[in-house]
Amino acid sequence: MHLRQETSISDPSTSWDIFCAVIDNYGDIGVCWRLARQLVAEHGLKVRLWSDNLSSFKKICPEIDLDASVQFSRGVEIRLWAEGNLAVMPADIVVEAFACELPQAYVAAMTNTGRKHVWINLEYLSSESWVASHHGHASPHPRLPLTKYFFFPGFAQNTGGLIVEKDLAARRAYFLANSKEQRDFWESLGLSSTASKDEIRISLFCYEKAPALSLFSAWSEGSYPVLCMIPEGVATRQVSDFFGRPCAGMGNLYKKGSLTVRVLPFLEQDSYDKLLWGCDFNFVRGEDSFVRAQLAGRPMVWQIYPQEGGAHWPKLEAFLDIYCSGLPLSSSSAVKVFTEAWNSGEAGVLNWENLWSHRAVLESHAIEWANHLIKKEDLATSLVLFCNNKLK
Ligand code: TRH
Repeated sequence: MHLRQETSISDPSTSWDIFCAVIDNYGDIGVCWRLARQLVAEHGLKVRLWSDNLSSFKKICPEIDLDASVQFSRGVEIRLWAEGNLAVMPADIVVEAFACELPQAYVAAMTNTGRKHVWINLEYLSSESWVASHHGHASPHPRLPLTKYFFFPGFAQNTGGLIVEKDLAARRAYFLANSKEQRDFWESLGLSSTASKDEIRISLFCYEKAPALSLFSAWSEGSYPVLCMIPEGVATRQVSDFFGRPCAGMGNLYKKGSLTVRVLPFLEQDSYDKLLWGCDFNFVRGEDSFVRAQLAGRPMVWQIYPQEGGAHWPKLEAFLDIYCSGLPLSSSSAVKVFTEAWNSGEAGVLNWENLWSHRAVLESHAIEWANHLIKKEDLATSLVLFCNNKLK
């Protein structure tokens, strides 16, 4: 197991505000919540997380109280970002996640504290090569004496890195080495603790247009049992169409041929990690589950968040190039062809059996890739170092 060096780079008296506007789905709050927790747990910082949508937040953190405008969880002060709640002293470090635009009054207040503030725009993750040259760029405010810095997560050395908790590798190794932990986890989902002979377990988290029907066909006709676990509300149309009855929500079980589909509740973030660790293969999407699946060290396929005019394709290709560079040509081509078909919706090209014939290679590659990512400086650490330098 790789143990990462402890750092003592933080001044615990430094305060942080993280602003998160939920556009849709769970990735925005998923990333912000993970970062906020890590800043508290590993850097001992005082963090307020502002969310404009507590319902989305509650999906990944069930203890959220929908009626509380101020609450604490895991040492993070969680505030409802709403008109009337913003009369506060701005923090030393202010993170606006994904260009969510800080409230005007809050920005004005930053100029009146008599203190220095560091204003960060935390961008979306991309593997594209231009990211390194934009990371850390300053954008002076057109009127006020404030500067905003662009902080880019990324895979390359001179980017902001990825969110990776220091104890992640140890927690994953403990889970995988401990059959009781695994048994308890599967049983908590109402599933048998051990896979049946030859069974493969797959988690499926995808967007509406994913050609899941063709996967279901391949799995149901396959020569080995497949248990596919899908979070409630995901791929409901495809499940209903394939099994010929409505997808009625969590707990439901569907069977056809070799395929069993189980609808799971949305899991709390740490339990979702366990699902990714415990499955033989993971389908993930967006930004945060995409990173967690890589860190899980399991073979995976990514569905990128689709953007207007196909702007997501270069991002997808840039990732495939770095992820596949260590694979033999035939395995690399299998991953690329499958991922492209999964993202374009071209069911005819989606060849599960071809992809799965590379299982052994994909499994060892996934472990190497996870270990490679875990060794790098993580996003929270590089963000703290960056902000400390600007605060000086
Ligand atoms: O929900 P997403 O599609 O979020 C997307 C992306 O972030 C995208 O880049 C952004 O533009 C868009 O939102 C607005 O997928 P993502 O990023 O994987 O986020 C899902 C979060 O939910 C992540 O933190 C993992 C978490 N999760 C759980 O905690 N439990 C679960 O059971 C599942 C399925 C997910």
